[in-house]
Amino acid sequence: MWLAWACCARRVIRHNVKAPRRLLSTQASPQLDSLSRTTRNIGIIAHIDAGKTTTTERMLYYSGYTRRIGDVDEGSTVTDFLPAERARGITIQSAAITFDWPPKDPQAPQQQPPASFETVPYSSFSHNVNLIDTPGHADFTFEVLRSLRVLDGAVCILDGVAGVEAQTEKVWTQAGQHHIPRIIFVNKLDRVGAAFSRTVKEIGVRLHGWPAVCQIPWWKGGNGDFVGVGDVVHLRGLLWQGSTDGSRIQPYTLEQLETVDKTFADEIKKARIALVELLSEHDDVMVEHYLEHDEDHLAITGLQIMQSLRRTVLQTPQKVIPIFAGASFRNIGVQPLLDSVVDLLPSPLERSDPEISVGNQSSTLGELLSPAVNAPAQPQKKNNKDENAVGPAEARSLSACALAFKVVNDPKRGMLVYVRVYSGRLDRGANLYNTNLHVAERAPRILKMYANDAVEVDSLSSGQIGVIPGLKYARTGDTLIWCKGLPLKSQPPGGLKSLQLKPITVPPPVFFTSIEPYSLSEQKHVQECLAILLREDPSLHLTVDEESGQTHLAGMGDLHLEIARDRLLNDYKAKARIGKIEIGYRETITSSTSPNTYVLDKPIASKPAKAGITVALTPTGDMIVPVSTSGGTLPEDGPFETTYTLPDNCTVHITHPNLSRHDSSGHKNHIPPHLSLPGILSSIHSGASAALARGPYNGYPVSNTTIEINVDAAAHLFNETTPTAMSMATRTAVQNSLKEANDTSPSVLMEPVMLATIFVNEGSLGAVVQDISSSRGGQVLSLDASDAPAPTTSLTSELPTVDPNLIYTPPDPFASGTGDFGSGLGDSQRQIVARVPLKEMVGYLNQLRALTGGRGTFVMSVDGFERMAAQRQKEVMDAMRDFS
Ligand SMILES: Nc1nc2c(ncn2[C@@H]2O[C@H](COP(=O)(O)OP(=O)(O)OP(=O)(O)O)[C@@H](O)[C@H]2O)c(=O)[nH]1
Ligand SMILES: [Mg+2]
Repeated sequence: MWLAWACCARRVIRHNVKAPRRLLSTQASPQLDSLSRTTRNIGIIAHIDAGKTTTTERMLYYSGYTRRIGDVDEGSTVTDFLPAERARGITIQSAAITFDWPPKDPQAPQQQPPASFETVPYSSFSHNVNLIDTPGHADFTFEVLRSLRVLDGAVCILDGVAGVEAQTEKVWTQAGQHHIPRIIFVNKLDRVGAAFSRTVKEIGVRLHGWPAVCQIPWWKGGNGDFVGVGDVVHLRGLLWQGSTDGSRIQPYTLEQLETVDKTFADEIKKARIALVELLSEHDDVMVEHYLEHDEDHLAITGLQIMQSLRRTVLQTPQKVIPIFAGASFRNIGVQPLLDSVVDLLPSPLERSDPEISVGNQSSTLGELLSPAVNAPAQPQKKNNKDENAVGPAEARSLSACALAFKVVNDPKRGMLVYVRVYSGRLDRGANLYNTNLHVAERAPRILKMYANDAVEVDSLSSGQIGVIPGLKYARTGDTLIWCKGLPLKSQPPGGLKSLQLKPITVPPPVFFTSIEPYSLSEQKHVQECLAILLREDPSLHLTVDEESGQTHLAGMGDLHLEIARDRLLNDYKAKARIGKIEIGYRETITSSTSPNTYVLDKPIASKPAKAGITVALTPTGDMIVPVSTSGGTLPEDGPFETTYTLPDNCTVHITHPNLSRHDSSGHKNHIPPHLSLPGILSSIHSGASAALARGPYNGYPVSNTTIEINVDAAAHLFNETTPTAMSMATRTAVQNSLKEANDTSPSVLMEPVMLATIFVNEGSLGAVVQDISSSRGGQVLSLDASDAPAPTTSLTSELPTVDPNLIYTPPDPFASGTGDFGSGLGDSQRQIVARVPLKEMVGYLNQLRALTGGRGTFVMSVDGFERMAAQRQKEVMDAMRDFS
């Protein structure tokens, strides 16, 4: 379809016409549906350097939103705009942009989409594509994860020389966990050593799906000169002409190809047969088409193939993986890839209902809203009101629900909050209630980001992605709801105020650095800058030691913190001394303490304050602490006790005799009227968390500790007790007990241990294993050929184990055989899975490259924290002292 649209794209550029505002404004429901039907929210995911940003730049160019093609190496791209990105040539922040594909003809009258796309391809009508270009570096995996939350489909880009790399496998699996339909673009086929066939086989084996080869590379004269692709779906050859911007493409029918390049024409036919066979195994409709066409694989229409591919891509779990070919840098293959995005990936209407929570209850948004649709409008009985329920009346009052998935401090436009709307319609001027922070703020304007242009719109409907400028509070990951007519200062009714779209679990930070303002007068500015950084990136953690005034910033990796430091000093001009980047150890007590009572009795902010608490500590004694999620109360607690799970395997168990969690009617007899049990518990929770953030042994966060707390209303709560006093009393009491435990027998350190998956060629396997197990103290867990079936986890168990010999691939020009697996990667790739202390993995990539002749790659993630042996702890502590 893009052949027909090429001229429109040029017209868009000539007139520099922005996106038509009409289509994006407030509309009645059927039109909103048609808007969602013609929307695609997609992500570009892959290993670092696969060419995601390069491909994105071409997409913007061909859709007519940029006048020249940006170059990663020159630092002139639209999406990698941060100075740190341009300097390093890598993507750090995911970038969200919008364009239309196929391009709209600005001169043509506004059109409604066809009633159905059964008889015409989706790509025959212009769709609104919201695209997120994600970073490939492992330190920014969290950035990819939070992007996946709001996507309906993804294009995974592979480097045709490197094949399926470690981080690709990781993000592919993560996208699978979110049930995101995916297609693959094998890029960089212009590079010497490009191996399409080997890459396709690797896809089958390592990504656990059947590759549906939709395009095959066209190597000129059968040698390595990559000039175009064979379109297996529509049975044609596409030749990109000369070294132009890629907009001149010569199509060849199969008949024409017979004379121009017969071997290539024959290969397209072979590929078509393989494609029909594969689809027939997964889609019954394709079997019918095959029979209707007298079992002639070539007679089935391109549209029928496309529709069958679409059905298989939308199956859960996805077992068929459509594969396309190209070289973005050479401007080859991007337009048909865009057609496939529109043709194969789902619209927001085809995605499953988002998961939500209301209070402690989990549900889906559709279920929550269904009473509004199903139940008749009735006023709720006043005396039968559960203030945390969402009944028909509450559900009806919800005008829109959206997720803030990204916050960016734009140098020109200020704070931009990117949102995806999940239900209803968000209008300009809406009073948004933030259910995470419990604050309301007005959305003064709504924007759509078209490359470098921001286009103002009146509203965003369900399924749409847009930007709200000027919000003061919303952070990445917050849920924003709008109840039309609700004044800014009022709370949404019933349980709506606690309605949250499923949060993303943030992995524990394993590196940290200290931040010290140059002078007292700089402190406020530094704090403001840090607050912006944290709003943008919730995977950064900040702790402040009240006593020493020291601030620690913790993050996912050394590059993650290096970039945060750069942004702080260079972009925000914070005047602060930043320490070296260190490993975030944990410390754990080794002895219990008996109950200690502490009563705080001193003015806070010139007002009298008094609060007491009794605290006892017990170490859990675990030698290994796996990475776990934390947060929330345990529902199995009795009425007079409450347990919070905290990060790093810590728990707070609070007993509150006489104060029932289930019945607050008797509380007034025991506690002053200005206090409430939930408020008291929340203060204890925050006080305990603050105390655990820095242990007495070496200032590391405390892990493996159970805190027993008793709140005796008569002895601990006074008329002068305030939430702040309660929280401060708890913090001091826990700190005192931690000190006591540490004085009795010194705490021990726990170190982060990583689960590393390393891919190497057979020849270097021995050296790499030796290095990991001897020099780095790692424990090798498995050694597999990378074509061996992966261990069955709950994730992969539903996915096929693919025999590479059953995958169709065209021959590679440089392959020693016919492109079969044995002569491709079979001789080389091995996969090592090992547990290795993080300290030993710092700077590992260079060593791995040296050992593998540059071919080895690895990914790692935190597996947990492990207690250090006395000798190792001594060595680490001595090394730290030498440095400081
Ligand atoms: N030869 C060749 N080089 C390419 C191609 N596509 C991208 N590159 C080069 O590969 C390098 C990485 O490209 P990017 O587009 O930044 O890759 P990326 O996937 O966005 O990388 P991260 O965002 O850092 O993960 C750049 O030097 C590009 O010029 C291609 O088709 N052929
Ligand atoms: Mg990039």
